[in-house]
Amino acid sequence: NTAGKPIRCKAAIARKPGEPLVIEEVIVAPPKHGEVRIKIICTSLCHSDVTLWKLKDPPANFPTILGHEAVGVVESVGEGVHEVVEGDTVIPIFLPDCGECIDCLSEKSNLCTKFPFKLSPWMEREETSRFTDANGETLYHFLSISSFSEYTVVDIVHLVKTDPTIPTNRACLLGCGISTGVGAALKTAKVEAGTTIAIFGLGGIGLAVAEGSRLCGAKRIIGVDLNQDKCELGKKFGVTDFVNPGNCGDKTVSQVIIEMTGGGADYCFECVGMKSVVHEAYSSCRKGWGKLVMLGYDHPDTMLSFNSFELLSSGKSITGSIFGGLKPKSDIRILEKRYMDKELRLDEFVTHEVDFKDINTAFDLMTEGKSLRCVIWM
Ligand code: CXF
Ligand code: ZN
Repeated sequence: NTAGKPIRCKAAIARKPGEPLVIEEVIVAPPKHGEVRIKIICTSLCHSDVTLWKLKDPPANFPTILGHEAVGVVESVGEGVHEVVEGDTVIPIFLPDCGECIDCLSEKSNLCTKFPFKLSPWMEREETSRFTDANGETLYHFLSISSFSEYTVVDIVHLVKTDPTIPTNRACLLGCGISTGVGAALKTAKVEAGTTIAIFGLGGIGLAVAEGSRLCGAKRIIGVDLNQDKCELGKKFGVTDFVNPGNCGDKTVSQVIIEMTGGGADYCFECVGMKSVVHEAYSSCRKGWGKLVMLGYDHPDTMLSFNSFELLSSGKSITGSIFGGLKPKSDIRILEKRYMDKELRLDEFVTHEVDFKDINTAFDLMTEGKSLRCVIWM
């Protein structure tokens, strides 16, 4: 029995920005009040892992243990934890859900007030780490999860119990990107049947938006990507039309979309995290009611600017969507059920699977645009 004792295990450490991860022995301290130590079964790579791994300045912190899409099994619980017990299968979620604050109790919000979402390199309740390396050096946490380790410690507000019968290499996808894309269509935009959607960036999130829009009965789903291979790939996810910004001649993407749709799309989703793409997506929205949903994670210093009169007189709206507007503790199980009922597709997103020792391959595949989701087996 390991409860109450430090655990020595292997973790993939990101020592310096952009440098390959190194698998080393780490010591994982026991969980404190409100915390849970879990054994990771498998984890998948999300683009935010790559973005923050490449970043030289805060919010990135090194050395750190990245990873935040995973499935694990509870090894032990800290004081005050009653929601899960040893042996439970769980999905960690980067977005806190305390279940008792005004936001967590509201159907309208997924932004916990008691534990506001922040890009912190520490545990949720105190600025400390549960990880040290073999030399006793402190390692930073990442997005409150750090799943690229055989064991990790996660606050209970970041854990969701999962149906143990769902294959773990599918359930892990629900931890971030795929849920975010599907949720953005279902909950943030509330896409209606018969509408036209434009998705900017057909990576895992963008294609998950397509999947969510398909579930909502969208009639036309326009995919926009510079990578021509995404045209064929998009079709498998219900993308009906494809626009490659490199093939638009002297027209902008928004001009092309406005022509194709006779005025613009009902819903536009930005899934890249680039200022210029945000503006094109905004311009592609139908005047009067078009809605832009922002999902891409840009450099934290980026500012956007919109002409005041243009925005005022457009009738359009712009909204951000974190975790697709989903409430972790209640909405994950709804997606799980829809997967088990063969409505929501997850299998198609898993393009690659690798052993933990080959974790850097997952980074290469993602950087080269070759993978949607690469599952990493511990
Ligand atoms: C993202 C959400 C936006 C901020 C960075 C982290 N979450 C997960 O990928
Ligand atoms: Zn993510």
